[in-house]
Amino acid sequence: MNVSATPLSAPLPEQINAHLLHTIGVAPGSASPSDLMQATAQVARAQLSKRWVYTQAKEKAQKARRVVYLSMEFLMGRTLSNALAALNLTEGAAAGLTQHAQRLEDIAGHEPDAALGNGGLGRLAACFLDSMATLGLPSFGYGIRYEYGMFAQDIQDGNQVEYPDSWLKDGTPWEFPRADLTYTVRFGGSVVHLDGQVTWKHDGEVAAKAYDMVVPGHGTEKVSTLRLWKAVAPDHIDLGVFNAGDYARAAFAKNEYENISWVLYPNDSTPAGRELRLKQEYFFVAASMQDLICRHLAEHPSLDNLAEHVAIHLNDTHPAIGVAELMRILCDEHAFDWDRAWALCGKTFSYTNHTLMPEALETWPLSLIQQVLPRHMEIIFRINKEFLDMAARFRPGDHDFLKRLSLIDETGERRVRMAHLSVVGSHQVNGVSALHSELLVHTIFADFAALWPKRFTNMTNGVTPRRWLAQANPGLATLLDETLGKAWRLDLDQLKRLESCQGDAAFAGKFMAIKRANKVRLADFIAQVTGVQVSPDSLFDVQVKRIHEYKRQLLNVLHVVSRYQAILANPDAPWVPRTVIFAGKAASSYQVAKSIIRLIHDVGLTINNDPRIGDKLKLVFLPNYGVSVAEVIMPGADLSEQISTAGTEASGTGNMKLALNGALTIGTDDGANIEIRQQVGDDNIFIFGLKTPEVRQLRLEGYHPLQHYQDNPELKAVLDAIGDGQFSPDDPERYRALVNSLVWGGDHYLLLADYASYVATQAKVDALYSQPDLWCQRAIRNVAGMGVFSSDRTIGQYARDIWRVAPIPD
Ligand code: 26Q
Repeated sequence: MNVSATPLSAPLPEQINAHLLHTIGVAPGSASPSDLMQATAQVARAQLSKRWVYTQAKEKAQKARRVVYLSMEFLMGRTLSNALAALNLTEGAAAGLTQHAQRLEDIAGHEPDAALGNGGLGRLAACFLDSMATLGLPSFGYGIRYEYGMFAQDIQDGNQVEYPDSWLKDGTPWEFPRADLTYTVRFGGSVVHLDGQVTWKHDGEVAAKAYDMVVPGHGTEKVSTLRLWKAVAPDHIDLGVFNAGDYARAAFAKNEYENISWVLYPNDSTPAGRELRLKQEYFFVAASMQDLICRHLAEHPSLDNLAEHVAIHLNDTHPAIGVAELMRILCDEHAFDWDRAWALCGKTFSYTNHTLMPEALETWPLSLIQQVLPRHMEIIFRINKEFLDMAARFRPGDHDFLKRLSLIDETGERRVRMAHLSVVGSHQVNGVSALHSELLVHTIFADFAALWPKRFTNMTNGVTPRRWLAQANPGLATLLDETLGKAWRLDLDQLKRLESCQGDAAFAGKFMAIKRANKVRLADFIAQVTGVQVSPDSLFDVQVKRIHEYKRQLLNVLHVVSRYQAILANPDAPWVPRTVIFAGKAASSYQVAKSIIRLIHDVGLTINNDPRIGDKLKLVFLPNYGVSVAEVIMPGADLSEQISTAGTEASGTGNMKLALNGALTIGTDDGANIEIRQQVGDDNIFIFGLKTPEVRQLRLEGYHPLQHYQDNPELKAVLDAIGDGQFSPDDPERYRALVNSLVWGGDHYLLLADYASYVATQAKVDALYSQPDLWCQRAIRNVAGMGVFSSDRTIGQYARDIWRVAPIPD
């Protein structure tokens, strides 16, 4: 028997065994868990392949209008369980693996995460692909096939240590290399203008090779494609040197090219203004544009109707150079005149902004763009000139207005503002929550909104219920199936019907038992990776996200220390036992964030080993936060910490995943927390702290953190304990600077201003948790309100209002 003789309809156990024998090359009887993972993946892969061919044929036959989603990041996580579920193969695969005395979930655990992203933005892209496939939208995601994804985080003596993420070291069963799809991407050199003809005399080039990942839809045969580009030295590279026998130099030159897709930049907000990053951005954009144009010209005679057949979306400004690239292709290669090309461009692109923080906005030195992409620099100048001429007619004589709008920042070293290029080049620009979108048009894009009020809109983020509920929380999923039927997977608004279950004691009992089981699983995981024993009967208080000052993990720590001191001062009070759980990575060069990680460990060591405290308080940090770790944490959380300074977190999506799994939120009036509050009701969420206008007002008036330190003895005791080295006796000065930056250094994110309100609200959390029935009702109410946070809703809105794409009929 060989694989091809094993039909896709053969029983799963038989298919798995056939792949063990013929694809993996082991005797079924002696297969390791990793072999079994590979073989099971191969079974799914064969089906995915079939679906991909079917979907492409359909889309081609119908000349469908398509979405192209350009993103530097796709945080996909593991694929096996999701693929099996989408293909309806879960039960069969589980049965197949039973024959090898293995459980599917253990086998699935042998797959490494595809961590081709930093955090929220990258995971959003992955949820969006899931929804695009599920809604049957003709869609392509384009990105980079990084050899190394987000670094793996280890903790040594409380410090973050980074290791390379070699996710491809054993190969991946999920990619389809497309050897025939290779494009050349050029860099550098100069531009020659002769008789109206423009020639880019480049001085370097690299080949982009396509690798596809097939993204299955749920409840449909349709799939979406994630096409990732790998940089490869062009065939003719340095042959001269090679022929002269200098093999080492030829190899070096080869590396120079191939390093473009080598590694993901691990910064999630402060842009790393490196030449290699700019090359990465242009590399994947240029390859993707060539590919989409090639596909367009295979179906249509010219590019005249490109805008009718493709909607190109920019996931943040990272692919913004695409605007200039499309202009270059149209004008220089397809003889479009400028105005016609510009009109087409504007109809084709749309752009999502993910941050308001000025330091996180991407800009590039003119000199660097000039050097790496000389033709694009000219095009950007021309775009800017035409744009500013128009703006000057709109507000004659207002030079400040023009300066603020310009694509070029002229203060200091001249830089290109990629957000401005994105806004000018797109027909729609959206924020990612109602508040964020509102702030966009009143802050960083206010001048653009004056020009083009209708260009700006909101698309509140969402998450896929398949991964974040059905897969991550099988216990709750089963209860929902029994209570609501199975339709919630594709229609999350069904969760609303849970409202009528709130008073149902039998339902509540099952709901609580499921949460308890998930907490036991999480407690086991905590013990396994940290060695700390925590009680599943304690309140699991969870803050999991990238470590950032604006997200205020430090405020959470201040609360933990204040609680520690209060327990010591009053050991016999009826304390509600709590386990505070942190996880998240710090950008490798972000010293303050690393110091916060260390502080969490130091405080944890002290508290967890203080015999006077016991189960009343525990503090743990789970290393290497990523998609798979999140899948264990989300279902086991009671309390979700979403405590960013109001006006700083664009949306958040962890907030949605946690509430969907029955956690209550303690949070500020920020990002999507506001919309979560609207969905669950004020009584079912703990909102505290200054609101966005109050933050602005306070900063305007002059904020004096020292005042809070002096006026609040409890806060003073907390800051003194940390600053004086109570948690770092081996190095008492370790946290002096961190504490001083709050008390004396301006406390930019207003931790001290929100401290009292935060601690008071935490007391309300305790009070509610000590009434388990009430808590449970509110947790159920949270799940019931999460329907709108399905990424299916989000993608439905993008498709209708921005992309104007529709599913093709089966
Ligand atoms: C830019 C230039 C150079 C190097 C790196 C970067 C870079 C990389 C990643 C800049 C930003 C990011 C990621 C940003 C991000 O994840 N933002 C989050 O997006 C989520 C999805 O919309 C929101 O929910 C979060 O609020 C937002 O912080």
